[in-house]
Amino acid sequence: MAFSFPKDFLWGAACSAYQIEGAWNEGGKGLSCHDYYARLPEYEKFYELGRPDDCADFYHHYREDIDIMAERNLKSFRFSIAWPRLFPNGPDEINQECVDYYNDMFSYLNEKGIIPFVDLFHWDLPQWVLDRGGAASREFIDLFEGFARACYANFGDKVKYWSTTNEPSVSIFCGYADWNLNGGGMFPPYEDDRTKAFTACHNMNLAHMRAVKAYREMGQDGKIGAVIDAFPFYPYNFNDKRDMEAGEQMWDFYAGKWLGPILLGKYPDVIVEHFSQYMPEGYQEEIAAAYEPVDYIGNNYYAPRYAKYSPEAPYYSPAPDPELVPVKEGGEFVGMKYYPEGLFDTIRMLDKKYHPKEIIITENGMSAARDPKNPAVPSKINDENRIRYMRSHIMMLSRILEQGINVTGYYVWAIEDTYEHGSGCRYDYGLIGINYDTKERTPRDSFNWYGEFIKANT
Ligand code: IFM
Repeated sequence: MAFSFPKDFLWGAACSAYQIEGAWNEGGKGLSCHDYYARLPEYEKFYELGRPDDCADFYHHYREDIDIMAERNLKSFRFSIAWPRLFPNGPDEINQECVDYYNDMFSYLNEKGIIPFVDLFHWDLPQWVLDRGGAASREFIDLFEGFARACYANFGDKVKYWSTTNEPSVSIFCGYADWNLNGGGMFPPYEDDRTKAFTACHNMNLAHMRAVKAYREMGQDGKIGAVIDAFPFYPYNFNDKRDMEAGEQMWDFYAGKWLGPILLGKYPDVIVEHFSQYMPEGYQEEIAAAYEPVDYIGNNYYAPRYAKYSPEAPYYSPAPDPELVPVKEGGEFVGMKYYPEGLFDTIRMLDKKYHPKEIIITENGMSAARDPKNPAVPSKINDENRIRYMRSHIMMLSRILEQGINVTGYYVWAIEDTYEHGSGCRYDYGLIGINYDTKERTPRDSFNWYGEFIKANT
C-alpha cells in the first residue's frame, strides 16, 4: 500500500479557549460556568486538582505560540471562542477588547499561513447563560444563534472553518446526568435530571442547526460542521450475538443522538424506543423540520470502549475491556487503551452509517502525567511514546484514505499542555510543554517530528 496524503490535507493541532487561555478575569471577560462553580465549596471535588484560571496563559502568549506552530509547518490550528469573553454579562453587550484579541490572533495565524479552525462552543458556557437555564432551557437556542451570528460577523472574514459545538455528550448532556445515565452530572450545573439531560441534547441539536442556517443566511463562504466524540463500542463477548448488537446500540445512544440529527435529520431508534419520555413532545418531527446539512463532520477519537447485553431496557451496558493490557508506561496514556485500529473502525462506521460529505479528525492524542511532587514542570519533552501514538494513528489514516473515504484533516490534541476538567493541569497532551510557574514553552520532540512529517507530506 502507498502511504500518501493529499497535498492540501489539513495537518493541524487543536485546543480550546478555556483549557489554555487563562486570563479568567482579564480583558473584560465574564465568568464561565467553570470559573463560577470552581469557587463554590460544595463543588470542590470537581476542581480539587486545579482550576482553569491561568493555565498556559495563551491569552498573553498567543503570538509566541503561533510562531512555534509556524516554525513547525503546522497547516491549521483549531481553537474555540470563549463565549463569556465575547459576551461577558448578557446577550446584548459585546466586549470589544475580546473582538480585538481574537481578530489579532486570527490575522496572525493567517499571516503565518496557518488556517484557523474555530469551535463556537467548547465547554465554557457563560455563567449568565446557565443562570437563565443553560441548554435545558428553550431560550438557549436563540442565545446560541445570537452568539454564532456575532462570531461570523466579527471573524468570518478571517475564519473559514467553523464548528458549532465540541463533544456535547460531555459538556451538554453531562450537565444533568452521567454519560451512561448511571448517576448525576459531571459538568456544570452538576444536576441529576434525565429530562433536562435529553431536553438539553435536543436544544443543542436545534441550536446547532440554527447556527448552520445563520451561517448560510449571512452569506459566509467557508465550511461549517460540528465535532462529535464517536468511537467504537466493541462487543465484550464475540460469541454472544446480543453483545455485538449492544455495541451498535451504545454507539447510537452515545454519539448517535447527535450524529443522527446532525447528519440525517433524525434521532436513532434507541432514543425513540427507550428515551422518548425524557424528550420534548414532537421532538423527532421538530428535528426533521429544522435539519440543516453540514459541510463536514468532525470526529474526536482517543480510544475505544466495550459494551455487553443487559437483560433490562435499553438492553445494553458498558463493559470492561476484556483484552486490556494496561498501558501506563511512566504514567502515560492514563486509563486509556492504545488502539489505533479503533480510529479506522470509527471512520468507517461514520462513513457507512451517515455518508457525510467530508470527515475531519478533529482530535487525537495521548496524555502523560506530570510528577505530582513537581506539578508546574512539564512531563517528558523527549516524548517518544507520543510520537509512536501519532505515527500509528496517522498510518491508520492512510488506510482510511485508501478506502476512498473523504477525510480532509487530522488535528493532534493538543497544541500545548492543557487544563483538563476534573484533573486540572496534571495530564499533559501538549506538543508544546508548559511550565505553569514560569509559563516557559518548550516544544516536545513529538512536535519536531510532526513538523518534519508535515513538511515531507505537503
Ligand atoms: O481535553 C479534552 C477536550 O476538551 C475534549 N476532548 C478530549 C480532550 C482530552 O481529554
